[in-house]
Amino acid sequence: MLKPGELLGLRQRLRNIARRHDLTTVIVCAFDQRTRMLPFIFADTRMAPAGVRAVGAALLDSGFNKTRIVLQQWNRNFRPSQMRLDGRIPDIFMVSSMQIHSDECEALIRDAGRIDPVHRPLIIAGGPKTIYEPWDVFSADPLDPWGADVAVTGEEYVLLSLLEVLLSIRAGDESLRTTFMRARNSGMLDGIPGLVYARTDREGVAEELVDTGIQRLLGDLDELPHPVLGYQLLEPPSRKATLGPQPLPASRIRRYSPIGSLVLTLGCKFACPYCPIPAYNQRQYRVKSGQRVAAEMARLQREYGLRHFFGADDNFFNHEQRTLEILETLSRAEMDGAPIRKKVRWATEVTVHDTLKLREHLALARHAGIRALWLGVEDMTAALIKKGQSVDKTTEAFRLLQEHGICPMPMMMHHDTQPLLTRGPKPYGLLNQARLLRRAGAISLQVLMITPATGSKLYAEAFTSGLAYESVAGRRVELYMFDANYVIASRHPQPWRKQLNIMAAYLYFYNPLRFLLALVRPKSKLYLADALMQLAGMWGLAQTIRRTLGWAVRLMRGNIKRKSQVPASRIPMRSADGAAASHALPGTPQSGYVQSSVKSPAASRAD
Ligand code: B12
Ligand code: SF4
Repeated sequence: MLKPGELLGLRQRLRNIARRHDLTTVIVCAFDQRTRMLPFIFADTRMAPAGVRAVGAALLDSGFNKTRIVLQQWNRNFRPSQMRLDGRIPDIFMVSSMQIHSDECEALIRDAGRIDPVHRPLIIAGGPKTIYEPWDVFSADPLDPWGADVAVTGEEYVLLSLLEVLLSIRAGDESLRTTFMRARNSGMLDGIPGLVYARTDREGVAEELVDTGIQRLLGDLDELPHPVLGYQLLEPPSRKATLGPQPLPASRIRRYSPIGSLVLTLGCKFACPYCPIPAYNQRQYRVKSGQRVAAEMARLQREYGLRHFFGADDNFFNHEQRTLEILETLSRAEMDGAPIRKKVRWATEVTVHDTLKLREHLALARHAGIRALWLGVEDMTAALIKKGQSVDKTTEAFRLLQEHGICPMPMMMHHDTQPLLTRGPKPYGLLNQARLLRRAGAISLQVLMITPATGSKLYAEAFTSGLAYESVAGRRVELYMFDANYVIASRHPQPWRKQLNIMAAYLYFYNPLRFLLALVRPKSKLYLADALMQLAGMWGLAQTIRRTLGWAVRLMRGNIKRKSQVPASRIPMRSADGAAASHALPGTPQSGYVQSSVKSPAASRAD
């Protein structure tokens, strides 16, 4: 972990340096439109993502105010090769990507690479994909070299440390990419854990990747820059390839991003083997104080009129004492003379286990402004994974939430051994469980097929054991299909059934009849929430069917080829001191060791 105050100190030091460097930066959130379907059909575009906003906020707070955030969700024609900010090609170009948006991430980096080398910005990749698979932003094909200059496998602190090192040696108004290459070649980056950079030949072909290790995590999330900053940098939605003259004005932020995602806590005490969250957080649980959360919500409400928030929590109820601290503070907090809960509503993710543990405090949760909670129900009968859930416990948690005016939103996982419908006392079937959840008060439903998630314990084995598909009926499995809406890893003899089961469960849940019922006998105490979720669900289902029905047909045709190798880096990797690279997956070739002689300022300070 970072020492308390380390991030604050770094931000302050950068503010002093920033004045001498007139840097311009563009950060893009990669988004593949093919992923638009259930379960998150509107949340994906109507909530400006917190990751790119956090990176932008860190830069702005450190004194780099010529920064713009582009969301591919809103600007699908944006081309980095044509971007100009403050009348010039930016000094830094960054891309943030989830695993499923990797194709767009690559296209953006390739396009930025078309800028002539003299003016080419320093290209930095980061985000949920890069954190686990940094090698994928470097081409492994010598005949087709493209790539980022550096991948950040961490959070704000890593990026700001990199900038501090670069600006400490930048000569005059030398291009930042040139500075980067000097720093890289002299080993100055090796003391910043959380980077992966390529050593290239004269033609720019990556010969090896150097991994500087696992990032150190920020423990006290109150040290983060204020989220209000990131919103000031958003590029207005447009069909243009270029950037507009001004960012989105404050008065229009709520129109395009009515839900504000906020980091409140990070981490989860469970260790589900299919989930990357425990490893990402290095088994730590990190929180903001209640006071800080209240101040953030109040300021975002005041400045942008935001009334609805979504916590970027992995499990908000994870730690009773810390959860209660936030809830109690929010329930007492006031804004313009009125309780803050009258001005804002929010939702987040929790587990069934912890909801029951906090049953005495659900009234407080409602009082603190919570109106909906997403719960990982997975398979209610625990046939897939046991994390303390059961049919009785789940229905009880749902009933309690509903009684307290909080909408319970189930997230289910379908798997090979789960049938569509079963008879008998135990509700094993997918439809049986969807029915139970609806009766228990669910107004939305998420059904995903269990799929290998990068960074999880089961990831490598899913490939080496032949569970994951390479292609089906001649069509290759692409990265955008790893969103768990497609059956791409299964041992079921008729996997098309799994694909159709998911559609059937959604159709059972979202349909015109249920919409009419929701109007007259709503499940939620919130006015029209049930009916509106039905409308959104039906629209999302139409997209899900449109996108996945063809895949179901291919699955029926058969000819399934399976993967046998882990999708590891094909470029040799090593750590800065020559040992195995921290981020390498099994099967990664290891490169030889070249001793770096110069230490970075960060490393010297650590000494
Ligand atoms: C909120 C959320 C959503 C919201 C997103 C709404 C929105 N537009 O913001 C909704 C509900 C729509 C959603 C949907 C999905 N999600 Co989601 N989601 C989350 C969640 C819980 C929080 C995201 C967040 O805001 N985090 C807070 C920010 C600050 O963190 P961050 O994005 O990681 O950014 C930090 C670092 O990564 C880094 N960073 C980020 N970008 C960059 C760029 C550069 C250049 C640098 C240097 C650093 C950097 O710095 C940031 C600050 O610390 C995360 C889990 C988590 N706790 O992060 C999952 C998560 C992002 N989701 C995930 C998944 C799989 C999905 C879905 C595919 C699920 C599904 N099957 O439908 C869909 C995809 C929908 C789509 N079409 O894109 C995965 C992604 C896995 C991966 N490796 O790519 C995550 C990580 C959860 C997990 N399983 O681990 N999700
Ligand atoms: S409870 Fe949820 S967040 Fe926690 S490890 Fe399991 S799947 Fe991941």
